[in-house]
Amino acid sequence: PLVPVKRALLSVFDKTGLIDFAKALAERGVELVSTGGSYKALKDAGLAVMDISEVTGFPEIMDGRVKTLHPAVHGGLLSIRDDADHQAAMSEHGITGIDLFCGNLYPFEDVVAKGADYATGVENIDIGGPAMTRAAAKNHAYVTVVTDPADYDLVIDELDKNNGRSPIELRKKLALKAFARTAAYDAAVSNWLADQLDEATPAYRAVGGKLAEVMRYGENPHQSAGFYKTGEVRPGVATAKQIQGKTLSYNNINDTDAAFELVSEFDPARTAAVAIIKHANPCGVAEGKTLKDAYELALRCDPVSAFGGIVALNQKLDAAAAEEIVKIFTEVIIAPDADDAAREIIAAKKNLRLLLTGGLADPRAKGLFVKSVAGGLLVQNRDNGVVDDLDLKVVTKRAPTAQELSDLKFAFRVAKHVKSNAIVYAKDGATVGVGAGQMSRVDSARIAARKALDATETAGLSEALTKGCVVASDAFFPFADGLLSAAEAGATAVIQPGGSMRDDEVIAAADEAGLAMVLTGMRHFRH
Ligand code: 93A
Repeated sequence: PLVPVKRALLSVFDKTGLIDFAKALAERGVELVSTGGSYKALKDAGLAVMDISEVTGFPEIMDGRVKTLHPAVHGGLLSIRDDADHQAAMSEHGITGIDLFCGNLYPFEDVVAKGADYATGVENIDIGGPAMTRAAAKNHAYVTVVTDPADYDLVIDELDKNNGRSPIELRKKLALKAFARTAAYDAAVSNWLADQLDEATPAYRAVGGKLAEVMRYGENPHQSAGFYKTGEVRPGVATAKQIQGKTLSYNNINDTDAAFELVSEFDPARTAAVAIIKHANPCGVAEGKTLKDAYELALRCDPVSAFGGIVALNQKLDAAAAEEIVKIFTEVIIAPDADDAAREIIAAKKNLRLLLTGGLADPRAKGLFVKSVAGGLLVQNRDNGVVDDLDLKVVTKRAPTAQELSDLKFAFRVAKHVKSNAIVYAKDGATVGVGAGQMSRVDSARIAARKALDATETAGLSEALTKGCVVASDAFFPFADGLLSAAEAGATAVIQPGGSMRDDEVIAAADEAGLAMVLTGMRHFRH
């Protein structure tokens, strides 16, 4: 279970901590072998190191595409040290065992995240590095594989504790980490390539990610959790820069994602928009001339739920909006950017997290959506349907007015981001009541109406917010009842996918109630 470490091969792109680690190995009598740039760094630091071409007897060729792909390297990594045939092969071909491999890969994920062109992306796919990493990890019975600079100190500590030998528990743990790394790397390559090829089928994508953060706990304190990043090139919670505040919790990340994906549906050139999220559902969404206007309207929808919520904005956060937002307890603000005055206002609230994404997410992007079930993963493309692209059909005698149509589109845009069954009441570019996550559509409609009455009361308005509002449903009304309860609440126009067996009945009921109804032909279930 303890193996001596006599020879180490070091081949790293990220040279953080390399010199100290190599020095510590050399001081413990380990012979160092290294590749091009790593070799040079070690040599410059005054260390005795052998160039890999001395081991292979072969020069680095094809701009480095082939530098370590050689039997002298892979035989050294893969040989079973106490197997007579393997030993015979080693002496016959002059192969020396490599007991420790230290490597990290070409920064493919970083390069494509910066928007590299196709050729640059391809050139940054590391081949030799993953091959050595996997070979060393497979042969962990004899080889210590170190893929993370954060583990350098641990490895030296373990060698010191064990008289210069590497314990099996360490080798197993590091092998597991190595395979997680190469799996995530290949998943990132596969996903990037799928995006480049405009590949719509999730079946051809590798599902995986790189562990970016071990979290304090998961959805509940007794659940452990980690945040994995897929390397997907998409402004959002995974790529945002956190300017201030505590680290994000599991639920914060989930809710912040929901908030930003929703607000990204609103073109910032057309309107300012704000979404406030609680438990992954919007408790208020609004458009406005300014972010401040939009925030006030979004907050009006459900100020009780908005307490401790996540606020997402589609434009650069300014001081006027920031001043309003900090008036109530908010967990996270996420926006494309923030001006200096806004940052100063936010800075006064130490715990408030501010995330800046640098841009909005494209709602039409395909991307991947993954959900786990017991023993499996369900994978689909993101719901990238956008109401502006749909062929809306007016099916009632009365067609919606221009204002109604604009509110209908607004409401359907929001409904896409509400857990099913989703019913959204909206008026003048603002939600006035949201009914989310009910098993019956009628219940969602009733809840949305109830919430609109509460909002009316809280705002001290004399006229109900539902009077003259519109209603959106994420899926068809199976019966007329849900629609009629909306009409009773004061809605004058309806948007829904249609496609029910009873569409005719529902349309007749809408006509009778004097409603205007538009069918989208697209459903937006979200569970
Ligand atoms: O182009 S490669 O796929 N071909 C190889 O044979 C190879 N061997 C190591 N890339 C290869 N590497 C990678 O080079 C390593 O994974 C590491 O990221 C980098 C180290 O290069 P240098 O030591 O020259 O800076």
